[in-house]
Amino acid sequence: MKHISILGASMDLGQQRRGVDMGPSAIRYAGVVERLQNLGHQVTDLGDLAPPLSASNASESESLRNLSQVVEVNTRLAKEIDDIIASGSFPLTLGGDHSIAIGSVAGVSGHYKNPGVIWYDAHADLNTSSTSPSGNIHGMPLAAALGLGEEQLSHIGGSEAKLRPENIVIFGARALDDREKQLIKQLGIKVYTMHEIDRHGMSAMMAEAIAYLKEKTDGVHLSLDLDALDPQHAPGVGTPVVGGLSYRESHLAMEMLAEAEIITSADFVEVNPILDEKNRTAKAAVDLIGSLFGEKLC
Ligand code: NNH
Ligand code: MN
Ligand code: MN
Ligand code: MN
Repeated sequence: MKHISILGASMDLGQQRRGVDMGPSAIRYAGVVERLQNLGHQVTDLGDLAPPLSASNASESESLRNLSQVVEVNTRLAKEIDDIIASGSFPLTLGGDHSIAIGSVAGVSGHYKNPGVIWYDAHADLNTSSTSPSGNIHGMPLAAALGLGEEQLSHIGGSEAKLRPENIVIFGARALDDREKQLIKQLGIKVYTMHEIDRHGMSAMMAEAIAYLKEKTDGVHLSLDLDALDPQHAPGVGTPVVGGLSYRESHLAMEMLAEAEIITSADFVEVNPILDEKNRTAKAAVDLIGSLFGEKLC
């Protein structure tokens, strides 16, 4: 039994399709609290962080869209996550676009000597303002956690880097920008692209990722972007990419993580109910959360 604190981060300013700020509501509506309680966990729903005021006006920077709002929300989120862990509870953050992982990773990192992360995503989110093709900050959170790019982002929760490159595993990647590929090579970040997963299977690749992180880290944050799943299984995301992980593969991944008992915090992000079909993506998120917290089929 765990004590789990759910926190909604209703942010949609890290990218340009409105509606992903309603992700936390959609995931609650799909029954996340009840699901976890039925597994025997003690759950506190802390509600949503107060959202940012509004999108920037025309003077905003096109290489860092809505920077001030993203910084402001993530600064508050980092503090909340820090407090949740200090109270002995497991922080489960519901997004919101993936820019909120800047705050959640920052809030987690001070609690471990060697924090690690599984970045379950079609993308690597390793851009900075100088490499980003879009200026969308949801494509930058992993770079910020490494201490790269704009300091207003990378210094949230402290000026030190929040993650070491060798403690990062990217899982499900299939849409990497050229500069992200370069950075991955340069820093030696471990990446399981769809190629490796197709070739060797989820079971073998996740087992390898778990063993890798187990040896290096003393706490692992799971940052799960629903666009890691194939759009057939998770249509309600802002940047769908075909050729993704299936619903079953993702379940197996979560079940293996539950069994390995390595995950110490998590976020589930990028659920956009406006783009969804009958809340399927939020339901998939809740199903995966169930598996991550120990649900068994029999
Ligand atoms: N790499 C692109 C960018 O930086 C797309 C990022 N989109 C995401 N990331 N959904 O997970 O703009
Ligand atoms: Mn992402
Ligand atoms: Mn993504
Ligand atoms: Mn710095």
